[in-house]
Amino acid sequence: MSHYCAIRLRSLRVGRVHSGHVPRTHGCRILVPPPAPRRALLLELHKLNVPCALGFIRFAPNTPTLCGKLDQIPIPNRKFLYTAAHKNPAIELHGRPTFAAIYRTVDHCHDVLHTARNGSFEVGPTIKLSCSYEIHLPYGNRVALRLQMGTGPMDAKENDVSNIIHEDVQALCRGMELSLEDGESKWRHCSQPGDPLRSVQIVSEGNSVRLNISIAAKKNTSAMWLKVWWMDKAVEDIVGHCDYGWVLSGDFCISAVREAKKAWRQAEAECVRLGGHLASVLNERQQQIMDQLLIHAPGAGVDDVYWIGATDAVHEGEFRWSDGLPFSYAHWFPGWRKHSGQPNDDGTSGQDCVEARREFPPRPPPGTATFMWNDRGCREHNYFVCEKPSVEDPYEASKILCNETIVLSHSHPHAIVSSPGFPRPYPDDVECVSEIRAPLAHTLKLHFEELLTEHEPQ
Ligand SMILES: [Ca+2]
Ligand SMILES: [Ca+2]
Repeated sequence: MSHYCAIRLRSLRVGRVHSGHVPRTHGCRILVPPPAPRRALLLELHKLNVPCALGFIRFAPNTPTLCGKLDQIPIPNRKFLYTAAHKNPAIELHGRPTFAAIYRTVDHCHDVLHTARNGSFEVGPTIKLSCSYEIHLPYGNRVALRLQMGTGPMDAKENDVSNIIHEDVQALCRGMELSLEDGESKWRHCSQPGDPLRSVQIVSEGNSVRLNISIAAKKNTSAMWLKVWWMDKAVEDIVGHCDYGWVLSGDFCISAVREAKKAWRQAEAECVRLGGHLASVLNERQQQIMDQLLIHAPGAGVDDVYWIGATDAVHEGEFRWSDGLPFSYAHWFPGWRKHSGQPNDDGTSGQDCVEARREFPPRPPPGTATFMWNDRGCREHNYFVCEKPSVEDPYEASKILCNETIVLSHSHPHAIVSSPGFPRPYPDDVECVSEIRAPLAHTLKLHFEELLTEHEPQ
């Protein structure tokens, strides 16, 4: 990619950069001064205007390109932290975006997000530092934390959280102040120089915790130190026997896939690769489980949009699930004043795939507490929700009711037949008969969407 200009940001504690600083060329690279060791440079965009067809701004390779107007950009994407780990840090400009940003140097541990299943980090030893960490695990997992802090020799017994961390907010802390936010609960602890080394274990209520650490000690000799270890602790009622990152919903485990946004068909292919399909939502309970999964997903934003498995691509207006289960429940967006309800494809606008979303502009955030459905063009790129059969629900032939009679008519000319428990394989030793009846003088056309035969012994 060629750039027509390169300018360098001044190395300041706090600075401002905007489009007026940039030559009127089609593209530009703004070189960011590399932060000092153990420091970082936080850049926050507070003005943007460029039609997406004409240009964009990007903070680093492999990060989202930002275009349109600022309020269309998710808040987390409006800022970027350049650390010493970034090679040749630079802001890329394409076209001629109108923008303004503020940058300032912060501690290297500013606003760190950890989403790994387990891990550890250390803060200090130092006499001055301000850090914040968020540990965010997939919904259905608590965060089991062990904190070790202080400077002196180790206390004999492991301390219980109740006598160490409390909500005493009056006292000024001359040492290391640790505050821990766990949903609605907030705890605070102050380690003073000379305190014994303490070890505290905490299991969170929700699937994320936030730790704010502020060190303000007086002398080098009283440098404060903290080490944190964490691991997941599954909530069995929510995850059942599903794999890590998946939660139980009906006969399936479901998971939010947020690694990359994909078109509906590619999303379905990815879910097939993971062992299932895009998720079907068969009743209100499953909708509620999906809402919880998505609202509490690590990195979730109010403007997140997910593909689910419904499509009417085969027959306009006749929605079906990619897993073949009956389409008997729906959670369409009901419409607001001057904003039409869904589905709103008139048969010509090509909205044949179903997405779930909390925001229906122009109503401003915070968005609804439930992900309502909207039909949309299948080539749009969204996150998606996959399902796969839950391992804890072994398929029992005795439970199967697979004989069915389907009567087609002029008002119901199409029907879907699937093997019992689809997408699982047929259970052993069952015989299923599906009888399909059509009105007189009509023929039946069978269209196989998926046909798998059992593996034959070699
Ligand atoms: Ca449609
Ligand atoms: Ca629509």
